[in-house]
Amino acid sequence: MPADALAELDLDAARAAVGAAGTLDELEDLRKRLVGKQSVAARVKQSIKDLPADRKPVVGKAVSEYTAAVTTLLDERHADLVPVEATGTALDLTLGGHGRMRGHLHLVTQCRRELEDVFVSLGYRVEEGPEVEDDWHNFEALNFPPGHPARAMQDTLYVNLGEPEQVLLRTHTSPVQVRVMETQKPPIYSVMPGRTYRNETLDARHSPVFHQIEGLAVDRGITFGDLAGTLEAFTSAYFGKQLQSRLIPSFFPFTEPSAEFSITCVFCDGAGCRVCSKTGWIELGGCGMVDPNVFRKVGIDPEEYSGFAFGFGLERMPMLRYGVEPIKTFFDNDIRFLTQY
Ligand code: 2NL
Repeated sequence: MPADALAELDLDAARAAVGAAGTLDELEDLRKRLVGKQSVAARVKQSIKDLPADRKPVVGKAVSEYTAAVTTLLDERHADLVPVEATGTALDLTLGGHGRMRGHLHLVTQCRRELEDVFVSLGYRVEEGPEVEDDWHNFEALNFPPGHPARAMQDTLYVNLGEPEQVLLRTHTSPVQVRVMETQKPPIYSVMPGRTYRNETLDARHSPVFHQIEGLAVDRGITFGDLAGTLEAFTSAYFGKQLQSRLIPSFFPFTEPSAEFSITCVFCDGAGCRVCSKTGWIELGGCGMVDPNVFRKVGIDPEEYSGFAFGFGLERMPMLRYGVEPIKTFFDNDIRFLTQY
């Protein structure tokens, strides 16, 4: 066998021939010619036993590689030709076709789930409650006095059911905390995310439907320091970097003392920029120590237990993380916005 016998195994020529085969019959003829018993490949293989010892492995390897490659080409062409023979025409897949976009969770839902994961990792439970509430759970148990402005029609959406102004769409997620305290014994470590409603017209900065997440910790010896540490822990986990919290005295009927809480600006790390109005701080929500009056209303002894609570608007978190503005954007359902997240 001459040394250049390998030159007869021309893979490029085989590829061209396979590509040119237009029917399954032509292809089977070609299979015989290229890799069948009478083929060049078979002849080269036959000759190996007569070769000098040092040529045997080289030629053996070349033939088996060639045979494998040609067989793959033949099999692929076979798969192409089967539908052509079945239908009489090749399927033209280059035109038309309507791709279907894959759906995904709304940005607010993604944020809610991420925050739930953060709190679960801190040992909290996730609790839910009804969106249609009664006056007692939404206001009375939370220490709102009878004439409080939040109870007025211009702020609260009342449901036309039962006694006037007794059934309403919850204005915050706090009634879920009331229900948890009514039915569970301390220690309680829970977060309550969900939809809330206010009597407001949709505009750039207001929405009649929005989302809140509130947290509640009730145990022996809970302090204001635990509150500050918890706020820092979950905001740092959500924004992915170490943040500081700042608490400024404020007032809520259900906490005493009460505070507004801010975090170091996530854009400038506290240096001062346009987003934080050069203050270095971004206000997130309110918090405080649960008022003893609230504990008494739900049957928890304020002499034995103390607790902290906090609440903030859920939309605010992705607004800060992604620079989404205004809040209306979340509820327009513009597909160009939704598909970005
Ligand atoms: C805010 C302020 C807050 C709470 C929510 C709470 C609930 C119970 C008792 C005591 Cl049952 N407090 N929740 C406390 C302080 C502030 O939310 O600005 N939310 C958007």
